[in-house]
Amino acid sequence: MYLAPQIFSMNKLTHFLGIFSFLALLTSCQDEQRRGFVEPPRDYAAQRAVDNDSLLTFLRNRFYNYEEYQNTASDKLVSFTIDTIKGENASKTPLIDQVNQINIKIKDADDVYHDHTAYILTLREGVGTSPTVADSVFVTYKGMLLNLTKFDERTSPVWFESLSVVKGFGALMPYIKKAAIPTVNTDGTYSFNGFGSAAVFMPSALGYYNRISAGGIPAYSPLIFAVDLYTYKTTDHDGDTVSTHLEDVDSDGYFDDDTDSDGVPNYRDVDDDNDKILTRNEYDKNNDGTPDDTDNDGTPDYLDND
Ligand SMILES: [Ca+2]
Ligand SMILES: [Ca+2]
Ligand SMILES: [Ca+2]
Ligand SMILES: [Ca+2]
Repeated sequence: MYLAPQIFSMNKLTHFLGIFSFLALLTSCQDEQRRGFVEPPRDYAAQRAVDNDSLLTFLRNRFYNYEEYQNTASDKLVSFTIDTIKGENASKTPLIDQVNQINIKIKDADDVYHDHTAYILTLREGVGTSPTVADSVFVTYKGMLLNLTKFDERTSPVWFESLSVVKGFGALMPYIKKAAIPTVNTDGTYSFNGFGSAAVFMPSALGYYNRISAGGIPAYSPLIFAVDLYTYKTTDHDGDTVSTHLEDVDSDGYFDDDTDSDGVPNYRDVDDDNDKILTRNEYDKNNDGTPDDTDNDGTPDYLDND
């Protein structure tokens, strides 16, 4: 892949390294109480069918500016746009032929899981590794509704904690590769080359579902995000040396696992099994890179209180 010498630049190392932006529009839960609700929430299975029909109809009848992506140097940001297949655009390739389907578990109020389908579109491959759903990501993005109303956009990179944004946004992250290691320019700014870009078309259950977003997004809106990924940081929210993405013990995509049932989820709990030995002191004592299991019972020491 051609790696152009410059993308765009940012001032200051501190900007690059760690000022997190938490845009109110994207936050998924902490503002719930301040926002409007539509009561009662619709049945997940019924809404899933409605949303998936809307998404499939959309993907069959729309195309994106793939020619612009093909014809633009890989260091230049392209604004993701979508249009209808008709008239002079009648021969464009429909999105449905370019997306990949992924299934994400959604847990309802009764802790019953429902698989919801999202559609992923790779816009640019990217050259680096991919973050997990739990990492902090440095991105530019555009958010749209299926009527193509743009409800949010950032063209200068911002940091997001994937766990604090809507589920479908985080779910996209493992499908995007980050840029090459940034280069420092003579003026002290940074350039990212070879960044990956991808879009997700998600049902409302992976977005705001019955909540009415502060950004004016109606309840039960399927969402579209196109995201460009520059870099990311693996998170360890409780500093216990276990990366947050590994603290989803049952791998269900929810970080509410609470091994010792003390009300503090593992990813926020410095002693996951409440045996009074800090996780950081029993996770990997022999430093072989895997969790220790002294009594060989299949449960690693840090989750095993005997
Ligand atoms: Ca941790
Ligand atoms: Ca879990
Ligand atoms: Ca706990
Ligand atoms: Ca412990």
